[in-house]
Amino acid sequence: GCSTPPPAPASSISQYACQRRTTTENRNRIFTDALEVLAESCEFNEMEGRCLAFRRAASVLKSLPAAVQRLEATRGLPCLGEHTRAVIEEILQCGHSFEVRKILSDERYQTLKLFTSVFGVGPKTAEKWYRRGLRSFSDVLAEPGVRLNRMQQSGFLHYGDISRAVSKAEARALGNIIDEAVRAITPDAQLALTGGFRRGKEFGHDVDFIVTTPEQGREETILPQIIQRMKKQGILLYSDYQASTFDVSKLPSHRFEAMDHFAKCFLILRLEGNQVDAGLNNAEGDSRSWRAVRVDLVAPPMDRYAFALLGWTGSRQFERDLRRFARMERQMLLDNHALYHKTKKEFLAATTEKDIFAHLGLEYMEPWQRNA
Ligand code: DCP
Ligand code: MG
Repeated sequence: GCSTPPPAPASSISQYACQRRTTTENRNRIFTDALEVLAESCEFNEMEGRCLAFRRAASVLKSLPAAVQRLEATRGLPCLGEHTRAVIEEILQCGHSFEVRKILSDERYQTLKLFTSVFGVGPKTAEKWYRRGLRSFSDVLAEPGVRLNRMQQSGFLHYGDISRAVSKAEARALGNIIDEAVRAITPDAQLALTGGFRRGKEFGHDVDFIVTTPEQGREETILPQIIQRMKKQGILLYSDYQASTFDVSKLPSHRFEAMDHFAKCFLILRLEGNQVDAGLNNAEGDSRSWRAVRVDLVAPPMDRYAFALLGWTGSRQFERDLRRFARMERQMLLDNHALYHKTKKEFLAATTEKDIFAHLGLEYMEPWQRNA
């Protein structure tokens, strides 16, 4: 249409997601959904290189200002390999990819996808269950040889609720509840919404928050106090608290770790319907007045707040590429804790995300532009 801007010349698109502005409006979902299935299938088969290649390709397509309508439009785009191009071409011609269809109907893929959708079940556990011949939740729950840990037990118990997307209104309601708890415990604490909702997403699989205190060290005791308070309020359905193992002298990690060392907790909270302005959209016939929601809280010390906020805002692909850019283009190491200049052998301090982008010599990206 006339209102869509002409596509940027392909040569101007960076191979790094942290140099591309990517909103939640994905004009190439038909391609990126297919590529993400391929990536996930590679992940299930421990082909990490290929997995990353598909994720990078999907991420480049997400940043495009218009839908790809001809294969020629992808010429000169970074990170698009031969395999990805073939998939795009097939979708352009037939409306779908045969390879993706085959994966989606594959029993192993379907089963691993099902099992990893349970809170506390990662690809390794899913694989173990699959190799035992288990194919369904009832198979798993009936198998005497399977011992579920506490997290997995809660995952099954609240499966219906926590596998349903969390809305922005529900995230806001949870924000109010946690804010009230934080304020009652430490009035000068800072609470911020992070993760996908900070990037402007309408729905998420959980709600992520960062909390910190001006008084150094105080942040380490705040999470247990918040947990205690929510327990008394009767809204704590599950809690896994992990104390800080953060070490100020340690260099930022070279690899993209799944976990940082700050104090954090993984929670399942009970959210009452009347706490959400839009009301709860339970499945039809379900007259419960509440739902269970997954919530993550992380509590970095104040002087690491900007790094933690940047790290927890995501997206995962944006974070991966920020770190890769820092390492490859700037000889720096970045993680959720710190930024380190390898040749100058010094840590670079930051109080805001803008400081970190500036240290990296990157144009600032708003959270809603980080949906890579
Ligand atoms: N993150 C992290 N360390 C963890 C967990 C997450 O650094 N242990 C980062 C990477 C993610 C961001 O925090 O980009 C949020 O993680 P989520 O898995 O909640 O992802 P999103 O919030 O982006 O998406 P969703 O809507 O699925 O929750
Ligand atoms: Mg999230």
